[in-house]
Amino acid sequence: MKILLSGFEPFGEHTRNPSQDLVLALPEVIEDNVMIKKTILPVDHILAPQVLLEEIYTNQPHAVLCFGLASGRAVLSFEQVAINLKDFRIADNAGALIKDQPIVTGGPSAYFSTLPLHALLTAVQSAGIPAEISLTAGAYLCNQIFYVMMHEIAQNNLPIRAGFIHLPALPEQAANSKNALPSLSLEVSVRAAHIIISQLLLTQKLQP
Ligand code: PCA
Repeated sequence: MKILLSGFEPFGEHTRNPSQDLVLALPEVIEDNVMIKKTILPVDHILAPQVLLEEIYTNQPHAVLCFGLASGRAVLSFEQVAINLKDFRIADNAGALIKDQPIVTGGPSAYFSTLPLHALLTAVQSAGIPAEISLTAGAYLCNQIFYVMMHEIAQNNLPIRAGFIHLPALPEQAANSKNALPSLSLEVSVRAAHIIISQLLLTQKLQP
């Protein structure tokens, strides 16, 4: 069993990205037989999808869990939908500010996550961790790599379950913010990731 995890580097005004911290904090092997592969993506609309697809083809994982920061969100968000739209509010780390463009010209309007979202949500909430199912991953890099990944999997019939999870800011980021920013600690998101991975293993398609 192999699971690929992705996080993002910091971007915009953020000096840290909880998704990077989370992915780097997780072990290389979970529950004895689950190999964890990791990649940290650049916040660059050209490079990020390239790096992610390269990692998927190199590692051939059974599942891909992509993580990103959604500053301002109060709870861990399982994203249900990736839309075919790039409409950046701020420039990416390479300086590109793209407005109102499709991610894949002529591609489907949207893809759904193929993770068992309701089972994951229940498992995480039962452990006392606040979470939700979200109907928008935005129109920036997180939505872009989610869409590109689901498009590649669909077009090539790859036997991979995949989805995107947004994390709130870290308490350290909230403490340095002028606004009352909601936060989730790294410790709690590490616990959530373990629960998510264990729950994924329980689902039929992922049985070794
Ligand atoms: N969050 C951004 C891009 C990188 C990240 O961690 C987003 O929500 O699109």
